Amino acid sequence: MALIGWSAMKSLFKSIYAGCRTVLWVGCGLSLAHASQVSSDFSDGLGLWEQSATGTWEIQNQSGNDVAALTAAGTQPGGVRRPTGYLLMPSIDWTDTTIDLRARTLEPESVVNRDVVVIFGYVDETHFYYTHLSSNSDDRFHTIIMKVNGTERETIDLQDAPLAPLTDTWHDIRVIHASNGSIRVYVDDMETPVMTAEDTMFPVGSVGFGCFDDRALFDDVRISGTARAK
Ligand SMILES: [Ca+2]
Ligand SMILES: [Ca+2]
Repeated sequence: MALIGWSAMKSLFKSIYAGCRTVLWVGCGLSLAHASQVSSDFSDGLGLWEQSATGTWEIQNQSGNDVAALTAAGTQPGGVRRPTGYLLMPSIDWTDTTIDLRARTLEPESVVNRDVVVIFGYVDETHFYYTHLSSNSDDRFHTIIMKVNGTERETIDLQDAPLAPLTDTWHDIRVIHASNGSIRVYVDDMETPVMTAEDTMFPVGSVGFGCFDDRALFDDVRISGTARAK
């Protein structure tokens, strides 16, 4: 396990506290990897979340509650097809991670392939996992867990066309990514996963969320696990 000095760890704490109204607690010792939690309710803006190259994000206040809104979909950058509009927290790598968030699509029901995505195990822009949660399910591109690996991508969920979970309402979404390669994706029902996968290629990485090619609202993002500053 990599180690960093206390000053670097304090710097990480300071930046996170300043950036996104965060609660972060430390296990013990001075090792870089700590049992941690980072929460974003977007009342202080986007904080440490950084925008992908395309897609337009803004903070919207809805009845007194600030949410992160992807108001214009992104465009494919070339190379392997991958999510185009997302927020990433590139300053922290996570291992044995649980990601919780709420999301609501801004697309009408007529957009059958409307989606939200959660990104994890993110190494760089062409090496990561994402789960695509849609109003469609086809076992290929919609309602899947995908591994993006350089010039290729591969559907890795073990389910055969799971029930498409995305409707017009807010959804509670949870992704649990264990360092042994176990991936579980929950939507609303936190007892039974919608999808699971087993893959060990990217056990450590950054976390993000957004849409493959649509628009949506997001709030109450909470990441817990073992954090390591990059
Ligand atoms: Ca909020
Ligand atoms: Ca879509």
